[in-house]
Amino acid sequence: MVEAAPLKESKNKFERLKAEKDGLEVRKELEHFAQIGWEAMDETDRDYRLKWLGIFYRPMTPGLFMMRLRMPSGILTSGQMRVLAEIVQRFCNSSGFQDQGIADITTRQNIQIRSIRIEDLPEICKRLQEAGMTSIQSGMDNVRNITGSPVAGIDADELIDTRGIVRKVQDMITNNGEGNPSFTNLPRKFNIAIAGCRDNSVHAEINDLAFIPAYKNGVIGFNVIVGGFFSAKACIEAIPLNAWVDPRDVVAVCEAVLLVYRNNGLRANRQKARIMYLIEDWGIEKFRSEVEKQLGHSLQTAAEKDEILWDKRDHIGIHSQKQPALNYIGLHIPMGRMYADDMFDLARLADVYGSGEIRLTVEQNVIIPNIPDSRIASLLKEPLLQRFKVNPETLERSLISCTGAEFCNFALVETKNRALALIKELDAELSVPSSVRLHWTGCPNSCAQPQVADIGLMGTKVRKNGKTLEGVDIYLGGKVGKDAHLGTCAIKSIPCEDLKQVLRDLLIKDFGAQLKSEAELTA
Ligand code: SRM
Ligand code: SF4
Repeated sequence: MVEAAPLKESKNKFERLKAEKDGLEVRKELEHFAQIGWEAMDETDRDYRLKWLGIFYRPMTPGLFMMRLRMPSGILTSGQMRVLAEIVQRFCNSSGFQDQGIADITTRQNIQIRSIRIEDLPEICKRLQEAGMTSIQSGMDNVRNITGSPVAGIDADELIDTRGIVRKVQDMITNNGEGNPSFTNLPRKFNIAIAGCRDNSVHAEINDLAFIPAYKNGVIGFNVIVGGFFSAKACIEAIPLNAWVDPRDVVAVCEAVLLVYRNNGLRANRQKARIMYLIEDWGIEKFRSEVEKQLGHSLQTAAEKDEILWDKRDHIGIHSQKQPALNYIGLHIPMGRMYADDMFDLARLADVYGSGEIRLTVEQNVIIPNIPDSRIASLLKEPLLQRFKVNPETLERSLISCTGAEFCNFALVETKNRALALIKELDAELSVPSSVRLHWTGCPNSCAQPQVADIGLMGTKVRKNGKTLEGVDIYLGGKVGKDAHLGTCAIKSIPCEDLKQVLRDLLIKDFGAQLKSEAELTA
């Protein structure tokens, strides 16, 4: 294990709380917290340090916590899904706050479960550990879930199977899930993505550190990009490090970049603490040479071109795998939201029709791999597929949403329920020739990445007839896959009550949609 960085003096409240006590320390106190209850807890432990264990105090539902897991590449087993379902069923609906426990698939191929009481945390953590799952270091100034291709190892056209690499990077960062003080005091959050397919299914360009498949001297490895991030203040695409990395060196490069960031990242102003600000401060050449110093050897220069050659796929529907006579099926999970019964059912489907494996996508959907040709027809008759569809309506298919005002206190608008209701209405009225990626995010933090969408909607407050209402700013022009780039804000301050008309016009004008009545006439 690498020694933690010396703590520098800083007036920043977050730096102070980290200097006073490492976030991981609260692990030893869980039983104590469970005994005294959330109201008696030290507020800094409760509101901040618990996030080092992936446990989030929710001011919207005081006393009911959210837990963010880690799912490297979004992969879990049916057994793990069942354990999560049991936890959601038993512990996440005991409050009377909502009818059923909730688990949400996140925009980083991950799962968050909700409405947990502090009294139940020790038992929940025990069950997760026994099932080989962890939520450690998934919030605050830690490395978030590491994303990888959701079809790694099964995609006929993949360049490199990244599952093992992603897992090893997570194990290095979390000390195999035990917690790793070397990386618990980064200047800010940190995102890593490792792409192995031809379509950049991980949105590499919006990560602090990303690996993109590229050949050098006939060997497949990765070109490295650094510094991508979104925040309320700025949204910046990652830039090339001018480095090509052999797959065997990815873990070491991640470690070196993290140490350079940990030891040198700007900390005084939290708005300027992401790694891109250090890169801007130093210049990319100095940053690269510091990474080399940390690594103890020089980096190879980047390969001339990378292998991201396709538009991004959404993986929904039935697809042949590289293994003969096997298929993966992508199920659309509206808003990524699952209840305990859904989770039990998904686990059953994975066992009965597949190999007991389940995967999650950054579009908040589920993939069940390894289904023999002969089993597809019966799987398609399963009742769950009436809700989690293989052929959803065009607009609903590509709809993504962050948590929003239901549970997130940063939110300026309600997102998931509103987005789904509105898009269902538009799907009923419009015939849209091809998919339109719609991302709804409740505030400028951009957790649902509106800047990578065809149409991105960012919550805001607007004034209309002397009243303050929930509204959105509209982002257009985001491109994903080959030649990915960020969209920008094109239309400002649309009250949510006027949004349907605005979206309808936009879809007709820019995306070839037709009113269904007219489409039928011209058919
Ligand atoms: Fe996020 C904070 C939810 C992906 C940028 N994000 C939050 C918090 C923790 C705020 C809070 O305490 O309430 C939200 C928790 C709400 C809740 O109860 O669920 C939250 N972020 C999410 C999730 C769940 C959205 C979703 O519905 O899928 C995603 C969890 C991913 C995961 O599994 O780890 C999520 N957040 C993102 C992404 C997208 C990505 O990583 O591709 C971004 C933009 C990319 C980036 O970080 O550069 C993102 N979240 C933020 C930020 C702005 C960061 C900054 O540098 O300023 C915040 C605010 C902060 O950290 O201070 C934030
Ligand atoms: Fe909360 Fe804003 Fe992130 Fe949505 S975008 S989850 S509202 S912080």
